[in-house]
Amino acid sequence: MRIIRYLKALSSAQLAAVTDEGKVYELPQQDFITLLKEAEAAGSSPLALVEKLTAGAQPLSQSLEQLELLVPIEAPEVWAAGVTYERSREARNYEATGGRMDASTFYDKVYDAERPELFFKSTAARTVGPGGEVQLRSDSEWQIPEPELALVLDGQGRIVGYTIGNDMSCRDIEGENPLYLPQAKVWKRSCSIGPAIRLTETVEDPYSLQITCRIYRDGNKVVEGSASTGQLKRKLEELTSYLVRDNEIFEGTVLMTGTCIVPPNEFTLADGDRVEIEISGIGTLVNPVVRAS
Ligand code: DO4
Ligand code: MG
Repeated sequence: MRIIRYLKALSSAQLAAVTDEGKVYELPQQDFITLLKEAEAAGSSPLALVEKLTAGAQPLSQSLEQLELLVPIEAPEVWAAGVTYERSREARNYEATGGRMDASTFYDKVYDAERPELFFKSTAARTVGPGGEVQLRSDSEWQIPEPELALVLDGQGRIVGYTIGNDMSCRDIEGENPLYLPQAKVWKRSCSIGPAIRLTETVEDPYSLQITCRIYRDGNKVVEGSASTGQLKRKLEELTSYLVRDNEIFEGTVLMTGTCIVPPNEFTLADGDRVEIEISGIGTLVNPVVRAS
């Protein structure tokens, strides 16, 4: 079962559930956060509540593909984990050493450390949804999308759903100095999530999800890469346990779990590119890329 938001007549956002058969059912709640709160108040899981609400209801006549999807959740905060895959460690070392790769770095240290790297990535206002434009920084010459499995959390930091995240990143800014990380990661429209939230109980094994990233330029596919969440160095609950530690977590917080796909080192995103990130069972997040205006 997946949860989406789409644009309905009169520019209003409509919450809906999508079954595995692709049937779409409108939900009465205003948004996913309200759904979480109502499930919590009723002492049920979000899935049990959705099943109760859709039992005997009529599905929409439109298919999922015919709907204009919106960001599935206006996440109050988006956090991200870093260097959780060997591929990310390798890419970060390349940036930090100017390609020399001859010395051990703090990226090696964090990959093996007990405490994971977690950083603040975005707010609802900086985050776009399916079809939304992600933006390039004007002061970076080396920018990439980071395709990541993203966790949707309730107010206690429990994983209530999975979505797709794009952690847009500037490799040159981070490579110049790790203290520049917030600038390499956070700017206007530097984060995308969607197209749907797959409810946790409907995912049999979150460590066997296939992630694929494709980048198109002038209609041609210029980058394609795939990986599995089975390559994740850490457990998902390990990441959430550090996020909630002595912290206040808001209902609907999103935690991205790190990238396992990095385009070739000579690649940088350009105005007009299109990024597609697909995760099995969740869907495909598509975003056009635009230069900062
Ligand atoms: O250490 C910097 C961030 C790395 C990151 O965002 C990732 O591994 O996905
Ligand atoms: Mg990342």
